[in-house]
Amino acid sequence: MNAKILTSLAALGSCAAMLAGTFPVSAAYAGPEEIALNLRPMTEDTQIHSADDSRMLVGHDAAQEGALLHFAVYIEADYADLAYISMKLGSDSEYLTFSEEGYQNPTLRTGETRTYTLPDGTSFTTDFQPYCLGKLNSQGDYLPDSLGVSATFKPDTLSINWNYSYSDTDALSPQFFGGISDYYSLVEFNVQLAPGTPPGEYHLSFIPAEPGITGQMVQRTYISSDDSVGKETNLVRTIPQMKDVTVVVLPEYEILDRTQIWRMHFTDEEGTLTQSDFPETIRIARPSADGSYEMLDVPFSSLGIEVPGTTPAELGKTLTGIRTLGALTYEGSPVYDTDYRESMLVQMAGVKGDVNFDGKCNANDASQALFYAAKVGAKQKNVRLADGTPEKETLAYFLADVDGASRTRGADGSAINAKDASYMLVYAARNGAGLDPRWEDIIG
Ligand SMILES: [Ca+2]
Ligand SMILES: [Ca+2]
Repeated sequence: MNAKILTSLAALGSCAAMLAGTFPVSAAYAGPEEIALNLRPMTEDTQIHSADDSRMLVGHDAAQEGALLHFAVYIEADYADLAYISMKLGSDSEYLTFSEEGYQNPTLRTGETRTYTLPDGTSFTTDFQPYCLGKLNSQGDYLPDSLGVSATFKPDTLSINWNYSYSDTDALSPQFFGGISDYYSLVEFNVQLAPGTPPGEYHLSFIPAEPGITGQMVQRTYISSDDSVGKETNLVRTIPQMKDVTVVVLPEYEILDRTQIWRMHFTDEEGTLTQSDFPETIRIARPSADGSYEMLDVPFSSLGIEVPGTTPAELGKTLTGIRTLGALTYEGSPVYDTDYRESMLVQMAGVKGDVNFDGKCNANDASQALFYAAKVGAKQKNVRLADGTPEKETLAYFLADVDGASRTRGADGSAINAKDASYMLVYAARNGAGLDPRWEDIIG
């Protein structure tokens, strides 16, 4: 049978279904709002996927050893009137490679017979692995009902093409197997996580089809369906919604609140930085692959950092006023921050009231603080004082909040507001008049 006859058979079947009132007049998927391909993590012993299905968490030990991660592609759609599904998936990291190991083509027999029960209570026995586009015929036999599924594995891409075919007219139905489109997966496969993969986020994504130079779609991810029920076959190509997945490789130790490992000074402070400037204990977390954290309060002295005797004045002379003292380690393992960067102990110093880091406090700083306060008051999002790193933003906040000196960007309840700006203006005016102002006299 050629493809045209096969699809015409399907059109006849769709027509019968339409007459029975169970099927839309036009069965073509017209746009991505109607149909989605959904890449989801599947549970295995080496890792547990979180309740949030778009992420797979991999624990530290599994990442050290390397793990075979199991994924499935599901369809979210209203009806199984699909003619062709082309999928191309890509990995954004050499640490994640598509693996042919364990791949099971759903149209081939597995050799292992099992019994399954559908949501309506129907039971059947088969040595196929049931999938969303399979069918039961009137004898109750499970049939894959596809001309074929082909998969091409490359380390950084996986191409899968599913072809429509109804091999048995008994099985003809616009319903997905099990009645729900994502009751069964469309296809399942493995991805190899390389041994020693560092903590971080890695992505597996569908690569969408694009119009080529000849007007034909460049074959990546699209679906086609039949838009003229009972008439000539007319396949409509649609780029569906594509729901990707993030693989999160967890560190062994993580610091959840970075502010506690930052030390901030004003450049006119006396003395040198010593270990006593830091809290005696630091809270670090040990994340697990089920999404929970074990909290550990560890002595600062166990974090592997030598605190050198730099004075705030010396530090203040550097361009940014920010100095990295070293990376935190605990029991020989690096401690990571919440962005999966190795966590650093940072010392920072600046001139009080100098929001723009030019070494002096004047009207420019006051207006910058005022703008910031106004934007925050207007509930604007992602308002920033300084362009750059979180460290620099935190230092800018500390310098701008002249009456509160918040070291936590206001999380301690102290805020930047119009009062701070007016203190800055007074300070600048007295300084301009050569009065050698002191902040304690201005703030009172
Ligand atoms: Ca300034
Ligand atoms: Ca303030």
